[in-house]
Amino acid sequence: MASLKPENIRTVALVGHGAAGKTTLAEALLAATGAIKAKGSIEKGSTVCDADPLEKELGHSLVTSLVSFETGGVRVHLADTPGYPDFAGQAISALAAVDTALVVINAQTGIELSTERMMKWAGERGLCRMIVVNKIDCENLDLPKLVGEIRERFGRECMLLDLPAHDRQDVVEVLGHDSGDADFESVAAAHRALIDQIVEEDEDLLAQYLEDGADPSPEALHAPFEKALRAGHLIPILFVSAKTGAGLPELLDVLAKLAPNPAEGNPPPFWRGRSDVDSGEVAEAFHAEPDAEKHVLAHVFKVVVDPYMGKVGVFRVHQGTVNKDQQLFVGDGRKPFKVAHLYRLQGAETIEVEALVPGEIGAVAKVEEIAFDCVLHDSHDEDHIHLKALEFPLPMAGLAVETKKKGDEQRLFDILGKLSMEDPSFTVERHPTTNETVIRGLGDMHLKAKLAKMAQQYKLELDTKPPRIPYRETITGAAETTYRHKKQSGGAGQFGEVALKVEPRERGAGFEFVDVVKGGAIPGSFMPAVEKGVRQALADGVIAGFPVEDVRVTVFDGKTHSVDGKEVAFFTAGRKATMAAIREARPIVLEPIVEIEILAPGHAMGDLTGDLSGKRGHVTGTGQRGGLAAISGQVPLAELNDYQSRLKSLTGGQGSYSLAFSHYAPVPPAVQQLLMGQHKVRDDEE
Ligand SMILES: Nc1nc2c(ncn2[C@@H]2O[C@H](COP(=O)(O)OP(=O)(O)O)[C@@H](O)[C@H]2O)c(=O)[nH]1
Ligand SMILES: [Mg+2]
Repeated sequence: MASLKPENIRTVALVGHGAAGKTTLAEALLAATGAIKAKGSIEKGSTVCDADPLEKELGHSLVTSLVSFETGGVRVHLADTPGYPDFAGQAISALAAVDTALVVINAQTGIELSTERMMKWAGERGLCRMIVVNKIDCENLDLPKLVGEIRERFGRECMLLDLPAHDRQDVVEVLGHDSGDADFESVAAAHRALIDQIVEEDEDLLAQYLEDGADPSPEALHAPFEKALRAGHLIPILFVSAKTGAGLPELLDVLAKLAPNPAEGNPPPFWRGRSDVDSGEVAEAFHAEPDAEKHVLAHVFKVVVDPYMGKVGVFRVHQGTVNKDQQLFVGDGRKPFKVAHLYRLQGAETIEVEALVPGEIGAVAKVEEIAFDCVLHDSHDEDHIHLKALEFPLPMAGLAVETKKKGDEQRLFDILGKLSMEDPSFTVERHPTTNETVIRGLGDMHLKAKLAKMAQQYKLELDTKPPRIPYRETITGAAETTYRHKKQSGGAGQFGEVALKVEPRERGAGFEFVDVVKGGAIPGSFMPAVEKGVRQALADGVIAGFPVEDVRVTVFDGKTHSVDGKEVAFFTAGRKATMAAIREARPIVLEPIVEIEILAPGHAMGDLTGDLSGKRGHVTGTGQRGGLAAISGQVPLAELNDYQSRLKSLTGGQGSYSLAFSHYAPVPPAVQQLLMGQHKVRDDEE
């Protein structure tokens, strides 16, 4: 295509549940438009979009792939996203890069969890949505029933844009046709309903339509059609078979003629500046303009660390034109980088290009400053600009990891750093007290995919176990003790005596150290050593090895020795006195309680609430959420280590859950006994 203008660009994300056929559909579209010579398949592991060895092995997508093709005079940039909820982070970030979400529904299984979620998230982001019912070649389908369900869940705005015909061998488009054969419903009725809905967007057009009753011309319908899409007043339903090719020409036609160009979609919301309570500064909202002549604004929605290309930033141009050899700034960075190579992506393949106009998706490589969600721009006037934040589910599924080989620890941290850079819903935590490295993701499958990637790409083998629960200790009473540390070995001795009191503080109030020693019973110069000893005892834990929190320690007396009084002696006395006092002050162990929210098909409700109660949890509410049963409750985090697999078996893989921290609560006495038993009491070796 010679001169590409923004109005000739379409950006589309294929979203929806796993196995709906998104990757196969992308492949079919590439083949139908001549972008690839022959159609690959999931079964042979030969598709453009599932290019990763692990994707081929598992037979489903793990990351978002970007491809593009040309049809009807436009270039379509397509993002093929993974459908399983575990990889939702990838699909959510792709929504930031496109004007249209094509929500693909598997005709065999109907509306699924990710269908619901993606419809919701794409709607919240203001994307134009279209529903594509795939696999219409399959037998024993009830398509009229599915259409009914789609409307029931997502509203009457979901309207037929085509209908299966000739026993599902092709489809008949109903915007331009008011008669013809269809396998179900009537073309005339579908046509009428669609026109009625569109003309409502334009008063003049509506008046004229009511007056003369004639269909407006396709040209007259274009603007109101786009308006209806933008406002969510129209969510077209299309039928395809990625396998047989039925409905593909019609889908391509819709992409070229009806899907919004960058100026017709809802422009992406940006913020300039940051809101700051202290300075009273308020961030200013504005919209990027898809104007090729303006300053560059491009948003990095995907980062890949490639073994050959280094760090690759994949971005969508929202404003201005990105040119090869141009200087660009990354976020608030002062130093620009030169765009030495500019790429378009075709799955794993990169194609060098000279320029990318608004709406286009491309990539730059080997720019260290680039990070997920950053904005690339060409002028310091555009510093402090951010795309309105994407909301990602909080990763709570965790695994403690350890390298199988000693000495690989540093490599582990480097690799985990790279992986978390690529994936906004994958995080790494270091727990110095337990000496554990914990990786967190959205679910079992997500974490397993990361482990497999580390093994395959980086040849790093890990041992895993459930992460330790971050228990705490506290006290429920007050106690006083005096501890004398005295050591006489040969020449120099050690002497220090500390008398202190421990008291409980309100939950969440933290630790307080008070020194009321009078008359130099403990010389001031030794007091920091005493405090250090106290803090050490609290950090190490006393009865079960977990940090003691929310206590006040008051040192009120002590004794020193003119020769043997030493820092180390007071440190030890402070530590031992604290341990002894805590043991006397009715200590307890606290555990984290989390809010859980479960979405699952209604029939699993009873099993799920029963399961929660059996795990020391309780249900706080139940309801309906977009056709699914929603259960909220509170449950100890310790009971959720294997929740992903329990949920999977109770719901047949149709459930999802999210966790959020709520509060700390005392563990039952039996659990406390168990934890105390597991804790190896540190010997009084000193
Ligand atoms: N019969 C039939 N099978 C399909 C069709 N589209 C995809 N499939 C199969 O459905 C499975 C899942 O497809 P895939 O493209 O990986 O789905 P994705 O998870 O949405 O990307 C694969 O076995 C495909 O061969 C279709 O239109 N008809
Ligand atoms: Mg896929």
